[in-house]
This record gives sequence, C-alpha cells and structure tokens, in this order.
Amino acid sequence: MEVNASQNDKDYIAAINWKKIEEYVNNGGGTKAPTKYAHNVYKDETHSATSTIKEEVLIINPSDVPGAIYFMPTPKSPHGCDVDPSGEYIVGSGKLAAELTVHSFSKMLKAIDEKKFDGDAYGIPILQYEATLAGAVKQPGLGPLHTEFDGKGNAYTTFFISSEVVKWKLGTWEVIDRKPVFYSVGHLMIPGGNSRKPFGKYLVAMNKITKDRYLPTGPEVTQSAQLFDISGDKMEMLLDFPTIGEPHYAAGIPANLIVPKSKKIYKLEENKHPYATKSEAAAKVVRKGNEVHVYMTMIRSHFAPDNIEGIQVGDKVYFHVTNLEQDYDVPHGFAVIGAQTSELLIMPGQTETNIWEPKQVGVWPFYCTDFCSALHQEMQGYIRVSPKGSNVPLTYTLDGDAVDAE
Ligand SMILES: [Cu+2]
Repeated sequence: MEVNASQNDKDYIAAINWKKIEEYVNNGGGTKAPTKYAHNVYKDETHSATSTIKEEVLIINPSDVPGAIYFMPTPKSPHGCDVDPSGEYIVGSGKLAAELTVHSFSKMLKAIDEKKFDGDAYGIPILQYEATLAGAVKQPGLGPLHTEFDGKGNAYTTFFISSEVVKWKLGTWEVIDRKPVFYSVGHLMIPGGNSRKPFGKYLVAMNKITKDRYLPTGPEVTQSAQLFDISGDKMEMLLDFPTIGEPHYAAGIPANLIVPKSKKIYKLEENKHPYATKSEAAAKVVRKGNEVHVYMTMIRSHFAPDNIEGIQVGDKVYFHVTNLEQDYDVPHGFAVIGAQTSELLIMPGQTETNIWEPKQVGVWPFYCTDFCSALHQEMQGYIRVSPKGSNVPLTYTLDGDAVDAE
C-alpha cells in the first residue's frame, strides 16, 4: 500500500465541505448498508456504560454530492496535513518531496468558484495545482511529517529522515531555525498548536527511534521526547527524556485550564449505580440460583462483608463493590486469588462490579490492590468455596458479626 501511495508525482489532499454532506443527508441522501457495531455510552451517574448493537450504517458516495469534496494535488506522498491558526494556510508534507507545499484556503475557494479544474479522480474534481498553491518552503529537510504553529506567524515541522524540527515563517516560507532531535521525529506538540489560539511557548518533539540513547532493556528500547523553549527566535532544548510511544496528534493545554475542573471524588449521594451499597450496614450477600451477588463496601482499611461462606464451585459470583471514601485520592483496589478477570480500581464514591467463577474448593482471599493506608496489607477477606451441591449455608460477617444471607 505504501508503495502504491508513493509512486505518483502528486497525490491529493481532500478538502471536504461537511456542511454540504450534512445537508445531503438531511434531505434523505445516502444509502443504508447492513453492518454490526457497538454504540457505547458511558453514564457518569451510574459509573457504567451501556452498549447498543447497531445493524445499519449510512454510506455517502462523495461523487453524488456536488461541491462536497475537491482534491488538491500535493507532491510526493503527503503525510501530515496541518492548518495554521488563521485558517489560511494548509501545510501538506510530501514525505518524499524536496519542498514543503503550502496551499491557500482563500485561493482554494477562488479556484472552486472559477472552476479551475484539472480533470477528476474517482468522480471528484481535481483543482489546478498552481491555483491553490500559497508557496513552498525550499529545501527544508528530509521526510517532513507534521507541523504545529506558535500563533506568532511561525510553523514548526518535523523531519523524520533528517531527524530535526525546522522552524519556518508563514507567508515568506523562509527557514528560521533547525534543531536536531534523537531520532526520527514523527509528531510534535505545541500546547494549543493545532488550534486557533496556540500557547506558543513550548514544543515537545516525539521521536520514534532512540537506538543508543538509553539502556538496552530489550528488543525494543524506549522512545524519546524532547522539550524545547520556543519563546525566542531560536529553539532551545530544555529536557530530553525517555517516553512510551509517540502519541499521535497529542495535544497540550496549560495546567490552570485543567486544575479547577479536575474531579476529586464521586459523591456517594449522587451514585445511581444499580448495585451501589452506600453504607456498611447495607452490605449483603444474595443468592439467585447459581448467581451470588455480593454487595460490598470498602473504606480504610477493611471490606464489608469480609468473610463469606457457602459459595459453591459452579457459582457465578458478582462482587458489586462501592468505595465509601469521600476523600480525594483514596482509591481502593479489589482482586480475588484465582479470578480470571482483571482487578478493579475503584475511586472514592464509585461502584464497580467484578465477576468471579470459582473453579476449585478452598478458602480464597480477596484483597485491596492499591496502597491506601498503613493498614493496607490488612485490607482483605476470605471466601470459602464448597463443592457443588454442598449444604454449607450462605453466610457472611459484617463488622465481626455473622449474618445469614438472603
Ligand atoms: Cu485499600
């Protein structure tokens, strides 16, 4: 696919007028095709998601919607396609091109208006190359991939092959600065750098290949990122650090936009999870055929109930666990030895459910998996699993007192 993608002198950037497509759909356009996909919706108040399986999808053939899509020819396998904060410049990084091609939004609209076409592809009109061209950055580097902007008229493009970030000026297309990175940079991130109002003080280069930079800890070594100060004319590297992966189109914003909106706890009185247990006194164990529902609470540093008997091999045990803490940064974890599901990490005021199907007779511990207090290691309980058909009654302890199950 890559070979086919890179063999032409020019490929296309597609300009899509989604409003035309919306209008077409609202007027009954498109064809429905059978499919199967899950539509998942998470609800904050129940701390859980519902899945609806949808069996139909609407398909739009763009050549049926006049004016919806135009192709802009762009040299040599464009990779990134980034629009500057003003909305005027569209940077198409031809991975194999000697120049960095920049299209003009206003020239594109004019070319559409004047029907400056150069044939079509797949029924989509191709705009004349010269008619949309804003300019080109000459010999910027090798292998341009992605561009972000500082909001002060400058663009920063990553070059995968020559391993560098290049700063250049919008409109004059001159290269202002270049800094080597270690190595093979893909995406980059300026906080707000792909928005209309960048916070253009810092830039993070995300590098795919590190080779000799860090300890050889396995067949794959860690990837790397580099933080630059871009407030001056020249970029200055502040920090070079190992990282995992190269997040695609990572975005950043100043911390003060996040801090006041950060969630501290889930309020217990707002918890509408159908299996929530809002006090230790309400904790209980209920059998329904071979299903056992354990309504459990957790608070520093114990579970309620904490000792359960009368579970049988072949039962399906649902632990509906509510964290009763109403204090910031006090999650508790829940795991059972022998469970084949993953553990739970439950935030203050939240309810989550874990399913356990005991396969063997014995006494099985369950325990908190998130260090919560000096007594964290003591935050545990036990479940006695009896053979299938056993007459051991279903009982449990609450605060040391034995209780018979419902
Ligand atoms: Cu805990």
